[in-house]
Amino acid sequence: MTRRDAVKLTLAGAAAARSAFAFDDTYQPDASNLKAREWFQDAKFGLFIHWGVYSVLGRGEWVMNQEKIPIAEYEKLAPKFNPVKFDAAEWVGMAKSAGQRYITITSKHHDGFAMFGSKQSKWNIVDATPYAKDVLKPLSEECRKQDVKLFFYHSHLDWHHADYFPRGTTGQTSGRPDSGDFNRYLDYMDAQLSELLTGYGEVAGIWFDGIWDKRGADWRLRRTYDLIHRHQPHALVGNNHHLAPFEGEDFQMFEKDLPGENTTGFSGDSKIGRLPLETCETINGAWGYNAGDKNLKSTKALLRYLINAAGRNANFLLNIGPKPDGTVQEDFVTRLKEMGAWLGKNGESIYGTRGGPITPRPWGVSTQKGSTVYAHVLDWPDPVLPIPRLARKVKSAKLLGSGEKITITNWGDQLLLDMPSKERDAIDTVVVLETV
Ligand code: FHN
Repeated sequence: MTRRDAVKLTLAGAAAARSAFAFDDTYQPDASNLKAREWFQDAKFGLFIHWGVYSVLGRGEWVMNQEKIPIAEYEKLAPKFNPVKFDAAEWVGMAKSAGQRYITITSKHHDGFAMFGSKQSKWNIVDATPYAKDVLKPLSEECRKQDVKLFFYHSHLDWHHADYFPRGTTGQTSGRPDSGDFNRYLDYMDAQLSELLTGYGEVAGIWFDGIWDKRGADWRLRRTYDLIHRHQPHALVGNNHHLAPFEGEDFQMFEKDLPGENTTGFSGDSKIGRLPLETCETINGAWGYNAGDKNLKSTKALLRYLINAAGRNANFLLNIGPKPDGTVQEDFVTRLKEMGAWLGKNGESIYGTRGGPITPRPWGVSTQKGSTVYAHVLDWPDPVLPIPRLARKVKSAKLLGSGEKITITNWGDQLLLDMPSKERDAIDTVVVLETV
């Protein structure tokens, strides 16, 4: 079964399980949390990092399940994981120069391996690898130094822990006993989260994934969310359950789809709610390091994803899967640098904006900040572009960058924008509309 099939298969089950979560309406985010939500929406662009012992094999983060590797065999990867070239300052610097304002890194993925010095189990980077050092510590320190916020991705699903029982649709071939205490597993997970929320300074949020694995289970979500908010009230909780948000969550996420789209089949039940939005995507097809996947998206395609997300009021979390030695493949680094260069020139139309008054169109999207509206023209087949007349009067229009004035003509309930063809940009022609 492929990862995608596993997720799809369980979506219906997860929806059915919704009632089992026993949600009430008592979650009151405090002022720091509401402020963090604003910061998050202003930040717009983050770096997703999928890193773990699976990178040793270089066949993605699902390799244990896909290749039916039993725990005893899989554990042999840990002694081979020695990321001596890992440099936290370099990683954070790379994110910064890409224009990314936060990092979301796997503290634990589905293989259960903790990338930090957890005291809850020896299955962690300090106790099980020759590297013997916590990578999240220096990363958190560097993030603070370089003013980048840090989120932890934490998998609910666990293919390694004996108490993850009854098992879900995945992790059937890991060779665990056919018994276990699921509540004890959840206690273990909460204890690991407490370690992350007390030992790494300010944590911007927790990014959950994996409850789609077990239909109808009581995941004690609200209890876990409350624990997080007790430790760090501002921390933003998001859960990649592919459903509408639950009580206690602070942002809503989408995977490989813009909000409102469902090309993956994951997002059919993800009705867009009122929380801040985020969508994540890979540079090639893999989350964890996949040496054989050379199917790279272009910088232009990735920038357009960012622009399309911003126009739909959503952040973009762009993934890299570092190598087992701690370096990041050159193809990825180049793209990140190029994105940063574009944002250096056009960032005012992205950062601090919200989805604009012109809903997504075949030609592009809009963003807005105060009385300024940015029309992001991605495909402009005609010298004249009709846009809907805005609720506020447009007093001027110019190109972002060159500042060249754009002539606007009123035409019925539309405004016609006229622009010389030589000024069009291959990635995004940004027209700045000042309104009164
Ligand atoms: O199974 C995971 C996958 O490995 C990866 O972490 C992505 C990131 O959004 N989420 C899951 C599937 O929905």
